[in-house]
Amino acid sequence: MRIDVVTIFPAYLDPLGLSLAGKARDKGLLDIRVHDLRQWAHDRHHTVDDTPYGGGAGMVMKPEPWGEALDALDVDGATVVVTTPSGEPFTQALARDLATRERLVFACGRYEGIDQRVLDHARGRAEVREVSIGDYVLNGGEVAALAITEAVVRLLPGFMGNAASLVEESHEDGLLEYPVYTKPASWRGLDVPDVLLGGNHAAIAAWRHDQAVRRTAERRPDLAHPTATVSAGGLDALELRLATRADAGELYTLQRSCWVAEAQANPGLSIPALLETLDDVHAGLEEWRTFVLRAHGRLVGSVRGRLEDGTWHVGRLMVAPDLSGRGLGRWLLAYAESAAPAEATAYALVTGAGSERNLRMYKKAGYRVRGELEPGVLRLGKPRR
Ligand code: JD8
Repeated sequence: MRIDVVTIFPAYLDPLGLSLAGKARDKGLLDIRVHDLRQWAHDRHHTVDDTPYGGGAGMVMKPEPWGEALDALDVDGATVVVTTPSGEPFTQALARDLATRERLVFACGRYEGIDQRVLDHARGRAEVREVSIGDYVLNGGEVAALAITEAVVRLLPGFMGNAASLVEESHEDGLLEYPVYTKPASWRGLDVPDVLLGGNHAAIAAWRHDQAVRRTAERRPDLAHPTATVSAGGLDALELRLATRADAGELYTLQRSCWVAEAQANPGLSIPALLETLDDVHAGLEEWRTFVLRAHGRLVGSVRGRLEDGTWHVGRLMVAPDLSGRGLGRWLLAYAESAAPAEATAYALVTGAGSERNLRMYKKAGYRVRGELEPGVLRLGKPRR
């Protein structure tokens, strides 16, 4: 792989000469070249910035030096990585993707950024990826180029002594690292967990996995509950994922709004969804596998399921009232059924006897009335095909 880095602070990239990239370079496995942008600014002061059109604070990087840099580096067909706080998030998946490229050209900006026309121009010649390493503001793109280069280079074949270790890493399998220990077994009164000293590899692997899952759930619920982007009810880019405690308030509010129609359809019926407290919703998240559906961040639907005696009970199926009638409920019901564990042999749910609309949807989905849970509340069920 060849990596070019264009910057007004070349020394910032000196660390690339150290450690991994340095060794790879020495082995000729990696060709890293750092270029000072000012060589393509031909006035006496090698000026690379100017005031922003439209006014505002700070300076903007001029297009001409960048244009000459792209020409000189012949970026046609390469992948130009522009590090910027407004870029796509840098992830292990993106690192794996960039590691497949022959050439990466990092454009490291400074000041308020690079004139947008440089990126628009580059897109006509090369793949351009605007990438951010995190939701905080740095003063320039060099640190990000360093981080991305390290994350990519270590994935290149033959770089890491022990490729197997790559597989086990954080973010590789969506889990954070488990805690690690080395000698001495006891230090300042703190002991290494016994399981690691016992030599039982299966137990060690189980303990490590459990630790990784716990850490991920505690520290990165967004990783523990990955989001799927789905289309349903004529709506695109919907985000579906397992609910976390952080969703409880919105769930409580949505269910309060969604069960008003059920109350109107079943006068006098005591409806748990309308009587539950926020604490009850939190408790429900512990007892049920609950999914939340969001449209551009807004909670628009939810459903949950749990296994009881081989039957997958579906509950709290809700769609924001302003979005009803689009088939989102049917979609969520089907999704909840698909989430049933292998040992589930049947599905069950309950609804108000007066909820004709719900009953029509459930019967269309194959459910049949199995009896009354209590006066005015019907039990429905169907076998799992
Ligand atoms: C490139 C100029 C500074 C940014 C005005 C401060 C990446 N995750 C990240 N945070 N910050 C950057 C980054 C910041 C940069 C440049 C990357 C070029 N700046 C600007 C906008 C606000 N100053 C980054 N990757």
